[in-house]
Amino acid sequence: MTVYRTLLSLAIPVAVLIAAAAWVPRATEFPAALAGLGHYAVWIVLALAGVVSLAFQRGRAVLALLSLAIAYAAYAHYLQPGVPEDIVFAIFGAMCLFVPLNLAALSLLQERGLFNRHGFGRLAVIAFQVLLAAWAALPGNRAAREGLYTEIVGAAAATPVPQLGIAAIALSVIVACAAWYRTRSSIDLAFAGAAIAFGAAAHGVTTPGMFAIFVAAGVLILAIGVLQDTFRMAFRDELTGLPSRRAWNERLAGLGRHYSIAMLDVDHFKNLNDTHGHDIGDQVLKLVASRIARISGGGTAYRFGGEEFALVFPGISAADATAHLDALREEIAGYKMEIRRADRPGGDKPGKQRRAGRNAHRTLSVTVSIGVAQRGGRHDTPDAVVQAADKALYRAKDNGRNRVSR
Ligand code: GH3
Ligand code: MG
Ligand code: MG
Repeated sequence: MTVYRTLLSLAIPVAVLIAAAAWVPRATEFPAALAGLGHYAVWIVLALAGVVSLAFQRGRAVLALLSLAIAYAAYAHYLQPGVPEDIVFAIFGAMCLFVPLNLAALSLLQERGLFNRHGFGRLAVIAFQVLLAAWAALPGNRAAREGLYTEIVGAAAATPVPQLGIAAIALSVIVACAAWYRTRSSIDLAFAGAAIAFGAAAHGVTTPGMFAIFVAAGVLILAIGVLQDTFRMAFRDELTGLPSRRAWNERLAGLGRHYSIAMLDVDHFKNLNDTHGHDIGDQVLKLVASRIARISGGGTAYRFGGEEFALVFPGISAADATAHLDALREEIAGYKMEIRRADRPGGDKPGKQRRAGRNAHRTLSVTVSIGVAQRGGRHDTPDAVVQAADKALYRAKDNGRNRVSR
């Protein structure tokens, strides 16, 4: 399932990059009168992506787009025939370094919006880069220009991209992919995709249309990343990664004629929170949720709220669902969870003891109670089935917990 989701996430940026590569040879087929349209197309795509990112308050995406927009504007103005060579080299060298480094940095930074001191600070960094590039383009600053083209290895160049730029692009792809692996946020993957797209744009800076097409591809990848992330925020629960209550409501509205529904509640969870703290409670919820997500019998799990989960089994009876739910219940009850002990900052214990405490793990176990009901008889709407499952859950609690009731 996760492998499937990983491949699906990768498919979008890869498809955009392939489409861009296929488009490049055709870029010159347009009549001259239409060629200028491509230039406007890049700005239109940039504007749309910018509006979407601003509307969803994805500050990191806005800054990545700004960085690409500046690079594209610089390309359109300065990387053109007739511009003095010094200026061309300074601008190109600077963008090959700064754009990927910005993408790498943004993938590591936390989302903090744009219109606050964090956002302004990040904007200031990009403004400073523009000044540095302009400074390197001044006739007297030959050393700065040569610095941008420092050779790390002595290999023959098969690309106009300076070696520092290649290193920065490779770094940003690795860093952004690592960030994506950690956060599973589509925007982090989009940063990696945008870095590859920018690398291709820079590599093709002398090929007609190639820079514009690949910058547009990078912008598109970022915009899709923003939309995917927003979708995820709306329909996925942040703590457990399970589909959320909103997704549950939509699923109920779309159910067919044969299904069973189960409501699951962690037993004595308030006790666990009170004894071990809310942070550990959260860790336990995450681990329990990861087991619930792997329910068999074709069931799908949702986080209903708090320590309550809901499951739907299309096409099977409550009796059949019970077998799968009982296996799940047993698995959870026998699951010894390794829990990180919460760090206690500012504790007055000696450092050695504190360090030992930080590395110490403890194991915890919890049980769950489950109520299940099927559609049919008096229970002919999803709401009625949910209520019946809820009643069954109360019976499971009353009968001593750690059990499945119908
Ligand atoms: P029972 O066996 O009857 O279900 O007992 P219980 O303590 O689990 O029941 P109750 O519904 O009274 O308490 C649920 C507790 O779950 C309350 C709250 O402290 C805790 N809780 C709810 N949501 C979260 C969460 O997101 N994180 C953590 N750590 N605790 C949560
Ligand atoms: Mg509860
Ligand atoms: Mg409970």
